[in-house]
Amino acid sequence: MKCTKCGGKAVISVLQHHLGLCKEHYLEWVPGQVARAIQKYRMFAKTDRILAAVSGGKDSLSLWDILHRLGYQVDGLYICLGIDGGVNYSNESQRLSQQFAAQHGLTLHVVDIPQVYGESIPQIASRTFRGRGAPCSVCGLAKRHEMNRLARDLGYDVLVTGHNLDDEAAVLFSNTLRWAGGFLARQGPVLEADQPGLARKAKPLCRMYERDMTAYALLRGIEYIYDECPYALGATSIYYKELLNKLESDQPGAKLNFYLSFLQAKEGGLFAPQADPDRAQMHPCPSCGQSTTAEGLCSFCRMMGGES
Ligand code: Q46
Ligand code: ZN
Ligand code: ZN
Repeated sequence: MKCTKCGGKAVISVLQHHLGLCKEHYLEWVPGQVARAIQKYRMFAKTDRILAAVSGGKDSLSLWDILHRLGYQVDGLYICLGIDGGVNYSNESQRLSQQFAAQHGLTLHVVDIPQVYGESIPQIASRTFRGRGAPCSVCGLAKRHEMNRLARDLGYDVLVTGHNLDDEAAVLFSNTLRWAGGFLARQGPVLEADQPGLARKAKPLCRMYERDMTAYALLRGIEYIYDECPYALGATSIYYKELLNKLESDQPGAKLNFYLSFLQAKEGGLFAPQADPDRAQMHPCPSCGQSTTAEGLCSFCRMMGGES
């Protein structure tokens, strides 16, 4: 196969766009696609200060790399969860994030949950009702809280995460199976900071297939953590991703269509913000100031106060 741009030897075929690309043009094409998404969804401008949440994985490190290459002012945020697993997952992912920052002369903020709060995520999970089973709901809550806290306290204009199309399509599939109106109303490439204490959030990779991001990281020589978090095994989102991959292999482009048609339907008025009654009742948490729908303290502050 030949590169569609230069006629040289293609190293990758981008099925959903009917493209074959050589290494050089592939490494130009990916940032080009991301730049188009940033513009289309008005995510941020060159004058904005951006905080990228990085986990040491291929998506978040590639996102940081791409935004830096596109000329944005972007610092990183690594949240140490204190998760062990076979390779000491947290240590290794932190090491790779720090290595990436050092190699590119970029600033990385590190929040160490066990140091700041005295407990790791698995420890918090084991003493709370919320964490029974896998600690993922405790982990998700803590990560969201800390990302908002850091973005707000350090004065960033927008927080970006490395969620790719496969992640977004799996969440959309899950929300659609339950017709979860509030979640569908909030899902999208940008979440505005429309409540006190909450940072503006954007997902610049939301239209990029996971396999395309893996290829980008490998071709760019980005060293990332291959192992999944040990708690990811058996997660429902992985099952949904497998179902969508099956659909994609029969109908290339189906995943992208699913997500983009949803965004179009939303723009056309389906899943209007009124579909999210929870949001109307939000108020600032008296302890941390972040907006919450819970009565009194937010779920994170309640969890850290020992209530279940
Ligand atoms: S890091 Fe945390 Fe994930 Fe591990 S404990 Fe679950 S949520 S699986 S993205
Ligand atoms: Zn080429
Ligand atoms: Zn709080």
